[in-house]
Amino acid sequence: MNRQVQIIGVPMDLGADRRGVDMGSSTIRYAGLADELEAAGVETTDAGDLPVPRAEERDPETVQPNEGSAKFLQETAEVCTDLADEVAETLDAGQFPLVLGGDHSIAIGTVTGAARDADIGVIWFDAHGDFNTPATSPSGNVHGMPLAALLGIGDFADTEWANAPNLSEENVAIVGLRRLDDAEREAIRESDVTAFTMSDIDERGVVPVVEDALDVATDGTDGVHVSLDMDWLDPKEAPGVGTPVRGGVTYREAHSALETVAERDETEDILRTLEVVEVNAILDHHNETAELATELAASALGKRIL
Ligand code: EXY
Ligand code: MN
Ligand code: MN
Ligand code: MN
Repeated sequence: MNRQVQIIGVPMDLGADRRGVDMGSSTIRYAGLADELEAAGVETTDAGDLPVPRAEERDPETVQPNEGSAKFLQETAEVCTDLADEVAETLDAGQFPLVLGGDHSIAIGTVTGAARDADIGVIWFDAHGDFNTPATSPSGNVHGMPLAALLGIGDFADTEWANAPNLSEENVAIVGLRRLDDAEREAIRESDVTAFTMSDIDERGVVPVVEDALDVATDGTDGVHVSLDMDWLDPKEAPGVGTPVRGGVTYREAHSALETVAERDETEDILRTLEVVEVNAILDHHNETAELATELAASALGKRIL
């Protein structure tokens, strides 16, 4: 596939408690993303990093009354609105947005931009559900809320910057779940989102599960957004993440999953946007999580051994 990829960095850490995830986009580039993609036959350009305010510039306790327990919600809205514009402009220019986080709150911007002029489906590779709202969040961290935000759940129903147009719960699949807060579990059960846990992957294998997730995300849509949270992998494979959970997918399962996406894309041209988030440079070992993020992006975009 002749795809022109535009890399967009978002050095965002306002949605997470752990500093270090703001360096994720730099470390993924440093790990050789552009060379890895060129070697896979994918042309790239780099839009650089979007501006993100520093956490130190504002006291996290000074939230607005209507922000519930979400920290930095106003700043997150501003960054995500910029990112949505950048993603939409990239698509309009005929390029493919590859967004590098940053924490997972940035998905609100990527997906609202991707959904501006198209009906989309979403595959969310993550240990977590990211289905909290300001009212249910135990931490106040927006990186635990982006999927609920995009679906307009709870307090997010009236937020134009977050509630994605042209995205239905029926077209969202979470893959690799293994850690949920009680309220998130309830909200996911009540929703029409399809959730595949690690037990599903254990029982059925990762490829059939990802095939099912692709069926969900492509059903009646114009394209698919893939959101890859690096804590989806087992912490042994991806130690550089802020919220590790044991029992994640292996190195080979992760590659198989993204190769399955690429195979479907090769025949049906389904992939619209891709993002890789939650790489934490301070917690990483010799940049290995960033290197893995680079490899997995290449697998998703069609890298072949033979
Ligand atoms: N569910 C927890 C919370 O809302 O605080 C933890 C969320 C971690 C989210 C990570 C990035 O996927
Ligand atoms: Mn996440
Ligand atoms: Mn996660
Ligand atoms: Mn909506």
